[in-house]
Amino acid sequence: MQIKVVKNILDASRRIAAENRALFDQHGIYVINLMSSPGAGKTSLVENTIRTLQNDFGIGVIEGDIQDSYDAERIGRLGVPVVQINTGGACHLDGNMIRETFTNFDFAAIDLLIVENVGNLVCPAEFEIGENAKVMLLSTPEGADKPAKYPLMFAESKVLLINKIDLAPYVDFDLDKARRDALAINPDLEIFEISCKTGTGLEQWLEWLRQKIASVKKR
Ligand SMILES: Nc1nc2c(ncn2[C@@H]2O[C@H](COP(=O)(O)OP(=O)(O)OP(=O)(O)O)[C@@H](O)[C@H]2O)c(=O)[nH]1
Ligand SMILES: [Mg+2]
Ligand SMILES: [Zn+2]
Repeated sequence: MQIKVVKNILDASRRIAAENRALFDQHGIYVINLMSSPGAGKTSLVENTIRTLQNDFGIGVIEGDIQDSYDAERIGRLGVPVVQINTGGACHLDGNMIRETFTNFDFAAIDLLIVENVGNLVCPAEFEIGENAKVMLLSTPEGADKPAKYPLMFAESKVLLINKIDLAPYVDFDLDKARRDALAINPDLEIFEISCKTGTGLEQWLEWLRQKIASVKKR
């Protein structure tokens, strides 16, 4: 009996994610689900991405945090529509939370929706929210052993951004090991080395994103 209940919840969660996805497709919106440990640089990446792309595309942002609205305030200063979800303890976002933000957006004006997940290297990877791609950041101070120790995030993502590359020499980050282990888990992973502080590598990431937005964009 208990097993059946759990299965129903998972089915409902998948169904809602599929409904979200259908709505995004209908509006020609490319959706990324951005995941990382706390403090790896998600909001910094969102800020950089908005600054460069906001003249060319309509961008919306959903910020997921257990508590508070610091990140949404940072994004709001850039003048794009943003909604803060406070999960009230839950350590990941799910499709239902995403759906509840929809009344706040004018989907006709949005080409790219960025969802910043709760900082957590484990369970955000287990949940679909209706995204086109999961994108994850690994920052160099976290260590090059993270792909091997937290494989699901790397398995589920289309893109791995190795952030804080400016700090790599100071924290003895073994770039070759991180790349090798990540690709062993997911050979299709696109890997970009970036710094949200110096701007290194961001052009390649933004070019990848421009192409993806164009591939779904409404005419
Ligand atoms: N040196 C350096 N610092 C960075 C870089 N990217 C982000 N930071 C700093 O790292 C800290 C955390 O960055 P955030 O962008 O807030 O990280 P986050 O992943 O959004 O954090 P949570 O939302 O709390 O999980 C800030 O002090 C940033 O200035 C980088 O490439 N290099
Ligand atoms: Mg953040
Ligand atoms: Zn969780």
